[in-house]
Amino acid sequence: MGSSMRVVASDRHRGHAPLAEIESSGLQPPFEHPGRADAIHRALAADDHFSIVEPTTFDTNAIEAVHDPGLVRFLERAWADYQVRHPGTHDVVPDVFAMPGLMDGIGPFPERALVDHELGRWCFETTTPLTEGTYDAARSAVDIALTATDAVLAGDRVAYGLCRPPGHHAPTGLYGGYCFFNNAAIAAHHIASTTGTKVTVLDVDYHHGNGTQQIFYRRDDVQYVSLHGDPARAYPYVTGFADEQGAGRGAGSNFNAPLAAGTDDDEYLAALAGACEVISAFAPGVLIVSLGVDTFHDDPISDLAITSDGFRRQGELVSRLALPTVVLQEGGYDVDALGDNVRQFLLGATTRD
Ligand code: SP5
Ligand code: ZN
Repeated sequence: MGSSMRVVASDRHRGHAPLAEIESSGLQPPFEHPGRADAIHRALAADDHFSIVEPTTFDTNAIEAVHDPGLVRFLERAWADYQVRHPGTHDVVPDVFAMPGLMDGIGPFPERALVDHELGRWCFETTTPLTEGTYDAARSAVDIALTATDAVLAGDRVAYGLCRPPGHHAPTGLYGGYCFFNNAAIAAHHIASTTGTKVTVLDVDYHHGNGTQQIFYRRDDVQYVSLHGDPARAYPYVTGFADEQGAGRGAGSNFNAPLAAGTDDDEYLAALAGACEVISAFAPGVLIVSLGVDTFHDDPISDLAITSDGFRRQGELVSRLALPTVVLQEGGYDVDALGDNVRQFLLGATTRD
């Protein structure tokens, strides 16, 4: 690569601006808010190792290659439709979840036009409100991921996409976990389907990327490798266990490393070294990193003990895979440290042996 790393960013993320989130059964200010991306942007803009560019605009084809087109159409109009029956609602959240048990012995859910019904069909949890600019922000995050991906396909060794909202909790047909479109999965599928190259998504966010795992679980062309807080205690609770290893053609191409509370830099790096061996054995041509820095010791919703220097060491270890690498932003909620933690990982990722 050249003298500086390309950073793709847009201020369209600010359109997604919830007032509150229902987390741990309490209504509180959102952990996932526009100040996060603004903090990362500031930290990278102040360092001449990075050059910030705007994303190209893409249509929905790459999104619909991964997600149910119904999810895309729903997110495009849901906030506005909701206003018709509930005027002036800032944050739109379902009050009924369309759980399969509601229809046990009856049949599948019929299609319904009422947005209140559809919310419960497409959303899987309570922490992810829809606001007026959510759809535009989610589209911009995908534009950012695809623009960074195209830069790497065109020869950048590493490029970074400052995606917000994040993506790794969104499976094919659901949104939640602060995520609407799965930016990393869309990028991975785009690479695999247009170049025929095998791709690994390495997910270092504190939370298991249940969406990315689901999307690629039965595929052998995209490997998913994740280190995360053990779902025995950590969100999203239902996935991320070590015995989830892929199925069908994808058997063996999914790797989960659940981690204990308090895991420190040395312990984390040992687990990451093991994950890198799993990646090398798969022999991908391109690496996508789902970069969450919510493993930080001061993160408000997580319980690992990574330091800022630890993020640099993570980046260095990943750089030793010597793969063209697209780094895409996922979580990280200690806003005071967020910009420097992302910067440290990226500086580490540019080192070459
Ligand atoms: C992208 C990403 O990092 N999404 C994370 C979504 C997690 N949302 C709910 C977290 C609930 C954790 N509760 C911990 C108790 C601390 N108050
Ligand atoms: Zn996370």
